[in-house]
Amino acid sequence: MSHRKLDAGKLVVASHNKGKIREINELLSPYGFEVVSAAELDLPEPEENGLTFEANAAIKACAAAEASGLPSLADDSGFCVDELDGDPGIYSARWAGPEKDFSMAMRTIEEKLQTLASAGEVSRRGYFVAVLCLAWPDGHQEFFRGEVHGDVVWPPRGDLGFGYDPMFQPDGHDRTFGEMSSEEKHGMALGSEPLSHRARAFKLFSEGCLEG
Ligand code: ITT
Repeated sequence: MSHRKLDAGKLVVASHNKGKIREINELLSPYGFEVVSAAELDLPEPEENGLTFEANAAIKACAAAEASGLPSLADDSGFCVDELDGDPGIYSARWAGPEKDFSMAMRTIEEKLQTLASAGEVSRRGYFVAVLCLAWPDGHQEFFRGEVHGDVVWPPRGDLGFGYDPMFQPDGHDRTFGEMSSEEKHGMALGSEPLSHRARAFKLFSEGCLEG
């Protein structure tokens, strides 16, 4: 599939989430864009009323591209727990409430798993999803999706990262995302494969829109 290439210049990161903006800036750093976030531009946060990660990523990217007149990259992401039918999923930010209390959100997940466990065996499998949408002011959009699967751990471990990182241990690792530096979480050391959902989506984005 051919993708529209993104020319060097200004790029808006259509997010107000500090942890995400930091990670996207790190992933973009080799490419020499002049990156500015929607938060820095003081752009309004659109209502994320889509029913999929793709729909919400498009809402954010298109709103920023329209308001700024610049190509804009949005990330809609979330933590999905198998035994909770994929919740919190697209509602991951909402489960933390207006105070953005992720200790509470992680506890809510654990309590639901404990309740199910009292009635029988439960799976503690889960995964992160990130969908990147790159939108241009003329309305053109490109989408890239990344996932990383692993175990939902309790108690949470580590205070690096953000959001649900302390309760997720990716397959093949004995530390949670909360215990990993962002370099480890991206898995982008020289020659290695990307690890996090965001780094996996980003690899597809860079192959599709940035290289060649
Ligand atoms: P923007 O929409 O402004 O980007 P947001 O926090 O509202 O910020 P989302 O709607 O995509 O973003 O919500 C995703 C939530 O899922 C986010 O708030 C995190 O708590 C969680 N999440 C996403 N990626 C994560 C990661 O890499 N590590 C931990 N938690 C993550």
